[in-house]
Amino acid sequence: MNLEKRFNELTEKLYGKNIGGCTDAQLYHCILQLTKEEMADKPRISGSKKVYYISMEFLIGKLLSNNLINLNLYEEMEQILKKYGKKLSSIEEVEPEPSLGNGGLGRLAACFLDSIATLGLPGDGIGLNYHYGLFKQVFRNKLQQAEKNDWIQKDSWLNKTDTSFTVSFGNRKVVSVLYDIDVAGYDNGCNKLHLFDVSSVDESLVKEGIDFDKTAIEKNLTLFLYPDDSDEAGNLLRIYQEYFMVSNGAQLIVKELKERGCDLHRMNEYAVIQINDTHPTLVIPELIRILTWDEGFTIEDAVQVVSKTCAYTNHTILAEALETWPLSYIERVVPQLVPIIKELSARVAKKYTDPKVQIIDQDKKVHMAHIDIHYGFSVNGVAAIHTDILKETELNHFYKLYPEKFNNKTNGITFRRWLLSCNRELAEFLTETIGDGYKKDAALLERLLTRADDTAVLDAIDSIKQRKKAALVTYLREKEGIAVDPDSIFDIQIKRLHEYKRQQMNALYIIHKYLEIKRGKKPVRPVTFIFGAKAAPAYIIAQDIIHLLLVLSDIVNHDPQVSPYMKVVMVENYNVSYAEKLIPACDISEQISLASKEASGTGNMKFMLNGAVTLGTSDGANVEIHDLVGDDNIYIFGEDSDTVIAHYAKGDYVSGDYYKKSPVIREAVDFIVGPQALKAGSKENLERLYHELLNKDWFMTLLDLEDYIKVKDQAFADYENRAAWKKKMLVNIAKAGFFSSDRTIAEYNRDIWKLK
Ligand code: 26Q
Repeated sequence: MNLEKRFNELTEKLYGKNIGGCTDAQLYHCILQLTKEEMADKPRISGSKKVYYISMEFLIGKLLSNNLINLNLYEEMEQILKKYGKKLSSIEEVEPEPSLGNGGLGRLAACFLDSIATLGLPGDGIGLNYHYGLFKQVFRNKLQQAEKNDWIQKDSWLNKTDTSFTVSFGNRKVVSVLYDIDVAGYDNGCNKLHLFDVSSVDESLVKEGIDFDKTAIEKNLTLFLYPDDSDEAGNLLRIYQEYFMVSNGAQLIVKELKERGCDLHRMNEYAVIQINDTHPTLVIPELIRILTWDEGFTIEDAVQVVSKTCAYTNHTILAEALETWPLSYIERVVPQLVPIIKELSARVAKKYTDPKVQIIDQDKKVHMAHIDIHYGFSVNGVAAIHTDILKETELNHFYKLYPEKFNNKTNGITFRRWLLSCNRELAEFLTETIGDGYKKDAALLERLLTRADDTAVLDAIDSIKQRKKAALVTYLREKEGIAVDPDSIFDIQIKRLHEYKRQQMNALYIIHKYLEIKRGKKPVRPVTFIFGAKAAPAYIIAQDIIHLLLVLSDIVNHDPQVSPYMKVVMVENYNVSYAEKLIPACDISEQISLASKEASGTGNMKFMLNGAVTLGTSDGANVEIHDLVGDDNIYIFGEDSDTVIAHYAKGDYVSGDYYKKSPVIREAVDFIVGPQALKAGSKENLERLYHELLNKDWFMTLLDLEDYIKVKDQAFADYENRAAWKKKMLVNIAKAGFFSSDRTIAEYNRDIWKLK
């Protein structure tokens, strides 16, 4: 039956009205149902070997547009709605965003599921169904407050299944329920995202903000996307969550293998488990436990086959982010795994004496990454420079033991969401100009290069950018109550708040510019500095940086001498949906992490694809962007990773020296505790940040500040050479094909999964 007819029948049945008579919310629920039916009718992707992507986070974002695009129904739906005077874009606003991830790692998992299905590979995600996603951020008194963020409504993308497992925490047993979300490939069949939950979760546990009683496990296992690790109760709950996920995951995998009649002794021929950072590491001992306890394996056989089935991806080189758990915690949560972990550790100790590669260290702490590396067959980093640093520095001891396990898989993003959906205007223009082959084969975007000197093409790209900027201006006026000049340069930094990402360096630049304008040095063109960032609730300095940004926004935007030339916007509750509005409107993409610290970054790829020019350090995937676009189409500044690593090794970076040496740095840093800032903000927060920068500055903000100012000023100046800038935009779009997650997944499959 045709879609319009089905749609009208559904609106009549549910609301007694035709499409035209329904509200956007009613239409959303009908389209949700119709789309789910379409997905249920798609063939399930199958094959003799399947990948399980296991992750504590799947930052899927809203799904309506994406699913319609992948089902090739978007245009038809848009037309139907138009006939009745309705707009798909406003209906999309009704959808709650599932924020089931913190940032890059979670969003990557979501992009990967899209690409796995699009390439027609059999592969499911395994994760948790958090009732509240990453906290909702609100600003009060120029400080971040965290509020609960629910997303599950009566009708949602979740399909309840009758799959259920028992998970034992020592003597306590918890019974799971499994919800599935269909993952439709672009013009292909479906895979699934399996999200485990417990029916006993009690949402009423949440009182003020995001605080809750962390001791009643059955009631809160899947209540929240895991909270920060600042207190012991929080830590314990996180191990509970991790074990709950992996035990369910392992049971599901074994069940599916048995249903397919596979010989578990040859499990690795039928399944591969990709472990997304160390968070799901316990899947290794859990599988070994199941095979030995329930399936009659010898420990030797179980260890062998599990080691051939599991592969590990590392997403960080920050030492503090590498998970180590006191063995006593694991003993309290899952005592049944302790003998297995001890056995795995003993086998390592017998073979290797180096204390750096042990699983249980002298302080009785369990190093999760070490389990993955010894008992997995593949270890990959997420960008070329990141993998090199792992091999040469952070994991060098392991690289020497197992050089054959190490490989690089540079991250990617799904072009369905980050181009076709968020920037339809650009996607349509590309189709007119180079054909629609790029939708399936992103490398074909390079065809655009043949038009690099065609002014009609360059002007069209620029006018799309202008339209997206105008749309963002409208949105910011409504959402943030801020008037922004659409002709200003849009300079955007959106990512989690972390000192290594150096939002504080961007803030110091803004102070510098502000003071210059006050002294009469007016910029040729106004600039709008836009930020979006959530800080972990327990991360004090990150809260202080948010405070500084809000203080600057107040000072700058309300200063009549300055505000015609610059504006500072800190958007509230930055999330995937906000990113989809900001990225297409960006001129300059800020990727300014301290070299060696950002494993890859994926926002950098999204911006490039949408015609923004990167201002960045030689870090993460910026290095590969630089190699692809060449010196003329990117702005690189700051010390390189070798220099930074050498500073850490020698311990010779002293931020105070940079402060003393440079009057420019001094006046910017001093402004943080100057009378204007103290009048607009809180003394406690600002002074703490000031002292941090002056006396500690672990992520070397002041090291790169002067070069940052110089190169950023150059980028703003170059923007005035409009013809040259448009060409930079074009080259960035044309070279973005490499960063399609379809390419990344094809490489995972070629080198690691080998699915048939
Ligand atoms: C660990 C222990 C306790 C509590 C929380 C955590 C935790 C949670 C989330 C540790 C790390 C994360 C997320 C990490 C992350 O998003 N990493 C990013 O991964 C991206 C995808 O590979 C990269 O592009 C980014 O460079 C990297 O920072």
